[in-house]
Amino acid sequence: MYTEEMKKSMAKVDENRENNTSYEPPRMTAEEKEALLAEYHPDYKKEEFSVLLTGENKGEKVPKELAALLLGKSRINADFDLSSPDYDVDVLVIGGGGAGASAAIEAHNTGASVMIVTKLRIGDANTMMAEGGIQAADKPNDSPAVHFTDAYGGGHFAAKKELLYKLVTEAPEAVKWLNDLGVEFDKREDGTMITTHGGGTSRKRMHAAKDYTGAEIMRTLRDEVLNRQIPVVDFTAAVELILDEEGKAAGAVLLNMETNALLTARAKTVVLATGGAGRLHYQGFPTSNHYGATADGLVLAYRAGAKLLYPDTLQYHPTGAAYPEQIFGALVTEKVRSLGAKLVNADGEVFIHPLETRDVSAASIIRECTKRGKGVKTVDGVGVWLDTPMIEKKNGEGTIEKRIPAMMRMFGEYGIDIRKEPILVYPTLHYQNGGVDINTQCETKVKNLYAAGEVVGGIHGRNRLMGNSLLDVIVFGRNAGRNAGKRAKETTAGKLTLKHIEEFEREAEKNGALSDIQSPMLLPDYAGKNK
Ligand code: MEZ
Repeated sequence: MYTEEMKKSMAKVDENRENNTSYEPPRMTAEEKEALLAEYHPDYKKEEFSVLLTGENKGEKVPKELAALLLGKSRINADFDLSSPDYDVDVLVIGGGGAGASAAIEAHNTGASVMIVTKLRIGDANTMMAEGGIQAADKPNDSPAVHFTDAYGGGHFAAKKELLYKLVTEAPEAVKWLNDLGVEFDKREDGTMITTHGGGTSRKRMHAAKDYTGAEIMRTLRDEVLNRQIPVVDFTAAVELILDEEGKAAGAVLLNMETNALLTARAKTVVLATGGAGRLHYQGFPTSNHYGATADGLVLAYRAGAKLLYPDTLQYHPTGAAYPEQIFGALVTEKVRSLGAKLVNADGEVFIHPLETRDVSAASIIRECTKRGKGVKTVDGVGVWLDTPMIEKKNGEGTIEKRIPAMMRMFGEYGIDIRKEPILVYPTLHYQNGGVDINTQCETKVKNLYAAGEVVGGIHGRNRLMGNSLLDVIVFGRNAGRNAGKRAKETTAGKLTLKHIEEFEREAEKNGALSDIQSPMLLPDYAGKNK
């Protein structure tokens, strides 16, 4: 199945493996990193962004694909009848991933009536797809302060400090909470957690459940939601937020994805936990994301008057599968590099330290495949080698099967034994660094609207470290749910209205900015039905 060119290149990787395994490439200096990013990272391609002409981020740039959705037309008319709600709850959680489930559990603990709505099924979310681990500084040689320093530097010193502080200081308790709920973390015989490095970490603080950590966390959270009998309305998307006459969030208009019926949910508080945007395939990149990652929450929140922070920064995971084409773009966990695999070019040369931060690693792969011409041509693309057999050379036979069985299986399905052969990788769209701006209480600019998880921006600055996303869905999901539950006791929803949609569209039209597509997108349009 490999072409002759691929085979020749693979032979060079095999030939150099002995030396490459022991070779430690130097870390890049800050200046080298900045220059590399400016030339090769997709976030720096000016022509791929548009300036928003309406809304709270007026004058700021966002990816073109996102701008079209933010300034798109609503799926409903502003005169939609809200007079007899189909659901009436204290806390409405929109989204059934890790943040939504954590929020629902904590809101439930406050005694509030809670309901989750999700456009697919509970657990169909990016949380499920996270593989390599969750960070928490809970070992004696580590501390939240060191965790903060790693993440702040890795995010280009742009994180909102108070959010990052909350993330790292509440991390040990978040991992303990998951462990107590039943997450099967990898442990030693004495019960202590096995932890590894990730890109940009100066201590081993990645806690994992092999290489399906997100799936294991989501399994546990979903069980907890179901055991508590928190109502979950599946296959039902939020298509607009509802405000009351004072501008407070007071529910959502929902679309039953199976019958197309529109429904109304009234709530005293709303938690937005709708996840990311990988399925927008910014700049034509493949994605590691779940099918539902279409930026819906950003659209809903923006139209309701929320502000976005850093919506122009995306994360391209350095190692998406580049071959075979059936798994093009699928995540090859960073844990593969944590365990010792290095990135190697077509000539068998290691070209970057394996644990540089993701933005830097991704840019270095793009440089290798473009300017340096040292990429490996696949059938319809290009990639570089990730030399997985190095893992067993370094850690002993059996390590791959034990620590990264999902990777072994994913490639094994296509006849590739990653214990013996390197694999081809190329950056894949993985994470939305930016999103809705929140404070430490998870409040957005819209009163009674809380947000948590990937829909939020600013926690990680302009680049996120591995394992800090599974962490943020738990830390901020729990806080959002707890605070929304408490607030629901002190607030009442006035008369429901959708006036904000009409006003937003009028303003966008006046500015010549209204795009002619309907949003939120809800599902990617691979069949081109909406074109
Ligand atoms: O935090 C992530 O994005 C993650 C754990 C991904 C991975 O490489 O496994």
